[in-house]
Amino acid sequence: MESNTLIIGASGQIGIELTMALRKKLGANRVVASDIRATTDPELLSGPFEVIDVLDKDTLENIVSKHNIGEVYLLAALLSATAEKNPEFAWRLNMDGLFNVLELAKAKKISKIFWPSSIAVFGPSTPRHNTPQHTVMEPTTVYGISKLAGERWCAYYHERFGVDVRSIRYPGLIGFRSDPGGGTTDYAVDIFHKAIESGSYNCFLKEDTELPMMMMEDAIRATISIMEAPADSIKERGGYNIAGCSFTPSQIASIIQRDIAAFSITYTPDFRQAIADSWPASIDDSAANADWGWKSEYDTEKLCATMLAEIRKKKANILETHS
Ligand code: AKB
Repeated sequence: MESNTLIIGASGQIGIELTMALRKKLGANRVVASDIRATTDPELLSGPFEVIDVLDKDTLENIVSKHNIGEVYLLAALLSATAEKNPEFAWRLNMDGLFNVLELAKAKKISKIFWPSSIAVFGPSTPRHNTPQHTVMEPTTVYGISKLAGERWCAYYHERFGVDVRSIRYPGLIGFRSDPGGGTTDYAVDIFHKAIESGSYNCFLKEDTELPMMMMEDAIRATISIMEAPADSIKERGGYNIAGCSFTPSQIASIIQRDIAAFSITYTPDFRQAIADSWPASIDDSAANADWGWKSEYDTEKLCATMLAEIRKKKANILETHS
C-alpha cells in the first residue's frame, strides 16, 4: 500500500500553501493536514485533517499509524519575534517537536522528514553579504539557536541512524494567500496589504535594513524539490542555503509608489530591528544549486508585481462574494 504524507503545522503561513501544492500533486486524500487547533479553512478541509500537538508523542504516533504516513513535513514552530517573547516555550516546541519526529524515523515508523531551518542560524559575526553555506554561525536569537541546534540534530540522526531528513534555511517568505505570524520579515507581507487597504504603512524596521526574502511559490517549489531529490544528491543534512532576492523596506516602498503614487511609509523600529541586524543581507545558494538544482524564479520586481496584483484580485473576489 502506498504511504501518505503528513503536514504538521498546516494552518501556518507555509503549511496552507504546501498542503495545497502537495494535494494537487499527490491527490487530496494522500496528504493529511494537521495543526494544534481545529480548522474551518475549506482548503485544509479539502482532504484529511487531524488535530495534533507535536509535543504529544503518543497522538503523533497514532496518527502516523492510522494514516499510513511515510513522509512528514514538520512546520510547527515559533518564529523569531514570538520566540523572543517566550524563549522557554520556543525552545521546547522547536526542539522537542523535532525530536519526536526524528525518533519516529529512527524507529522506522516514517521514511522521510522535511524540517525547515532559517537564515536565523546565522548571527552578527557571520559575513553579511553572499553568506556562504559553511561559515561562522553564532546566532543571538532563541529562534536562531533552536534552528542551529535543530540542524545539528538532523545531521546527527542522519549520520548515526540513517534518518532521511532534509532541510532548507528559509529566508523571509512573501505570499498573498496566507499571513505570516511572528517573524521579523513579516513587514514585507504586511506592507502590500496596507498599501492597498490604506495607502500608508508604518514599518517596524529601519528603511535601509536589507534582508534575504523569497516569494512563497519559490519556497514551495524548493521544499518539494529537495524532498523529491535522490537521497545521494543531498550532501548537506543540516540545512541548505537558498536565495530568492534581497531588499530593504525603502526599496519595496519605492516599487509600490510606482503603482500607488500616494503610498507613504514611516519607520518606527522596535525590538525586531536588533534581530534583523543580526541576520545576513544576502545568501549564497550555490550548494543547493549544485546538489539538487535549486534556482529562484522571482526577483524583487516580480515579487512586488505579483503581490500587488494577487492581493487586489483577492480583495475584488471578496467584494464580489459579499455583494
Ligand atoms: C522570521 O522572520 O522569523 C522568519 C525567518 C526568517 O525564519 N521569517
